[in-house]
Amino acid sequence: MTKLSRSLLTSAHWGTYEVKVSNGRVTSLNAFSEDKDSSPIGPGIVDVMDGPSRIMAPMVRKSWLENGPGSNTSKRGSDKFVQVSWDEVGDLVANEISRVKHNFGNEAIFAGSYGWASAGRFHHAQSQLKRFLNCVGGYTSSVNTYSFAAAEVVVPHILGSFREHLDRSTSWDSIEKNCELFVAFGGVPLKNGQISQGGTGNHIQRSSLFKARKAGVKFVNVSPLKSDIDDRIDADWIDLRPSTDTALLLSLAHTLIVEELLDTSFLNNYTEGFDKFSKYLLGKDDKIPKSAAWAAKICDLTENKIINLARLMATKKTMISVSWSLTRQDHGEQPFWAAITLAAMLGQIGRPGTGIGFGYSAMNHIGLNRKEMHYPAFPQGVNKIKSFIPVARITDLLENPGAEFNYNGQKYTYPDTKIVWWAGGNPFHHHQDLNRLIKAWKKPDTIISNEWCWNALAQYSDIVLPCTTSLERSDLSLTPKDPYLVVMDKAVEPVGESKDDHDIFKLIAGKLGVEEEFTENKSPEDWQKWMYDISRQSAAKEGVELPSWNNFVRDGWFKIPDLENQTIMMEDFVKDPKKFALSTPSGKIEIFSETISKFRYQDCPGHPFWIEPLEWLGNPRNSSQLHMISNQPKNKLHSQLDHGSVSQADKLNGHEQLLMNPGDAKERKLNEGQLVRISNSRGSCLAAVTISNDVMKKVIQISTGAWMKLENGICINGNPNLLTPDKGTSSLAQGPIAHTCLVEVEAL
Ligand SMILES: Nc1nc2c(c(=O)[nH]1)N[C@H]1C(S)=C(S)[C@@H](COP(=O)(O)OP(=O)(O)OC[C@H]3O[C@@H](n4cnc5c(=O)[nH]c(N)nc54)[C@H](O)[C@@H]3O)O[C@H]1N2
Ligand SMILES: Nc1nc2c(c(=O)[nH]1)N[C@H]1C(S)=C(S)[C@@H](COP(=O)(O)OP(=O)(O)OC[C@H]3O[C@@H](n4cnc5c(=O)[nH]c(N)nc54)[C@H](O)[C@@H]3O)O[C@H]1N2
Ligand SMILES: [Mo]
Repeated sequence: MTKLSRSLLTSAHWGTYEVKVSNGRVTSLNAFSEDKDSSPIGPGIVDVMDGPSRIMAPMVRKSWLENGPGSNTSKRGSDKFVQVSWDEVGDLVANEISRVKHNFGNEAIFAGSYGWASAGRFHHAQSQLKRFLNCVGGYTSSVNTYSFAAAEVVVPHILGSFREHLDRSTSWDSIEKNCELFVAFGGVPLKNGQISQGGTGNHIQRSSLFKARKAGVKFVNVSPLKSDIDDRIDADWIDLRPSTDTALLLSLAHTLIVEELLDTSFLNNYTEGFDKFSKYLLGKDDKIPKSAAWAAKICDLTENKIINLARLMATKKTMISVSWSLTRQDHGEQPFWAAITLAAMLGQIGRPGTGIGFGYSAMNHIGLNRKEMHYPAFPQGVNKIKSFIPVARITDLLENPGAEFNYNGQKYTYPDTKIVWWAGGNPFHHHQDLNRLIKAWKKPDTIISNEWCWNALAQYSDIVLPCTTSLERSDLSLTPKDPYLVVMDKAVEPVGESKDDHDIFKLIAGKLGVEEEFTENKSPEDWQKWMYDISRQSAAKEGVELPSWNNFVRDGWFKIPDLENQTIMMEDFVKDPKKFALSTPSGKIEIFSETISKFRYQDCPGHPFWIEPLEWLGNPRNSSQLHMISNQPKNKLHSQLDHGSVSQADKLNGHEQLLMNPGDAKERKLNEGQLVRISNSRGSCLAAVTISNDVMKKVIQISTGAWMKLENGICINGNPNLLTPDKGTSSLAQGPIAHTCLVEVEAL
């Protein structure tokens, strides 16, 4: 390792840290000097890097090793593992790929491999896996994300693009200076702002929120959870029933029409199809006006509260923020469509500090006023295989080879899967209805995972390839979402026999005769320098001079200068709607989409529409059912580091916390800290009760992220995905709907 005159640095999705090492072991991760609000999540890795849950060597499930692919697949998760050498495991994997390729074709290899893996531009697990598989003929992939699949598919029909607008979210400084009323569906959860995909240098969500409040911005928190906005912001709380935001948004729009509070000139100049939508709102065809009185019943709010909010929005400079969680519910396309429409009716889109925002504080980069930079990724090559699934249809894929599915106006077919390969994601964390997944998981012949810790994914695999963590390899953190470029130092040697994902694929590529194609004879450092070089050239075009590679490594980080102007989403379009027409068929905001209407989907018609969710408090099977919100955990990222000290310290009596309203606890005679079973027809898990007025009546909250551990079919660690439903948002996006879920809670 090179001698450095500075501290060792590392970058994670939860921030940048200085690393202390003693006797070849990492002893602490400390706040990066530039980070004014460092996340406590980072140090959680220290004790588990080389702890008992670390995977120390390549492992193969005993039945698979003894009897070959497809053997005793129902023993996945309980079979013994046998340690093998890297050479041996390389042969096993290479032979299995050759067999499946030859007999079934590359379509039979599913490597969507969804997941967050680790920060670091080169050692990005999925990119490494996909590049490798593209060298041997390709794989079945997945499209969109668990984060906001519904928005990724529907918003391009409405605004021409989703990602472009998201990346140009109106900046917090613009909100601070210009906004009067900030209506936050799903709140502004600072717990989530700790994260930024690919790394972050300085956390700004907390200070930005407080600065806006100090400048006089009034906040309204529309959410089942009061704690979705910090108490000190003194927000008004609108505690609507979960999964009913669309009804509330429609009724706000209806109130604007009947009270003549619309900005008709904005609607005329910038939108398409308002007339069709207003017919629906006024109930011209179905005789149901989508009025405040109508929504009050659905959302369990008072009519007055809705009318007052609509009036306030129409008289103030208003920002509407819709959190990404609204897309992860049944018909999750609708809340975003309805919110964009409402913002258009208020006529404040494209103006400073107002309009529409997608999830402030969902991550640290939302509203961070940064210069747009363009950095290269590690090239994945070209996938010759065209078959894919919408990301959350993994169980359907395994269950129903040959079946047809709808997606965004087309019909496709699920291929027959023989190999599943996951590197850098954890389906036993992220997927819904895990009991159904576990059953479908028995069907493929071979399951391979690259992992560093013995979580459920590793335990449910046939072949476990132990990889390094980012502290055991050099890399660079380089993401257009953050102004900091950070050197990720190799702090310690790889633990046990673990290898970098790149080296794992290089080994197998060698066995399959494609090593040169995979590496292009470049070392990891060559690749990193190459990516940095291209970044330097592209930064120069933006007028930013990045330091030389040597100086970058010497200093450890570099910050792209802040933008001087505020960022305002869709500013250009509003200034000149002809020159900067949106990439929609009409060039305008499509309140009605002819394209979607022509798909003829019952579950996603041509304009924002209220459709009853699969399960909700408006129609429970019995009166004791509660709505379960399984939102993002504050003390970790998804399932990562759940076994570490930071996450473990947040458990109550060793169990995951379940937040419950005092009234619901009393009805069930439950006390603080009591162990309970959460259950429904799909599954059950254990948790410990925390009684709190932060959660509305009839709703419980349990974070995602606990490692799945089953005893007699119950997850004793408290993974809520044993209970959540596995169904697509609609035929349009087929996104996940984890937040739509009814359960029962009882003392154990
Ligand atoms: N109920 C419910 N479920 C949800 C959600 C919800 O709100 N509620 N949210 C959903 C959302 S938004 C998301 S994004 C998903 C997240 O789901 P995932 O991204 O799948 O979750 P992670 O726990 O981040 O999984 C990353 C995995 O990569 C591994 N890993 C880390 N570094 C490396 C590396 O260098 N190499 C390799 N090979 N592996 C590595 C980690 O050990 C971990 O197992 O969950 C979804 N699931
Ligand atoms: N600490 C931490 N931060 C994270 C993550 C993490 O795992 N840990 N994950 C990151 C990822 S991958 C993503 S995609 C983002 C996700 O960001 P979000 O989607 O915003 O995350 P959630 O925490 O699921 O939801 C935010 C809030 O929405 C509220 N909510 C749930 N259902 C409803 C509803 O029906 N209506 C309304 N109005 N509100 C509702 C919940 O109370 C919840 O606290 O977070 C990112 N940030
Ligand atoms: Mo996500």
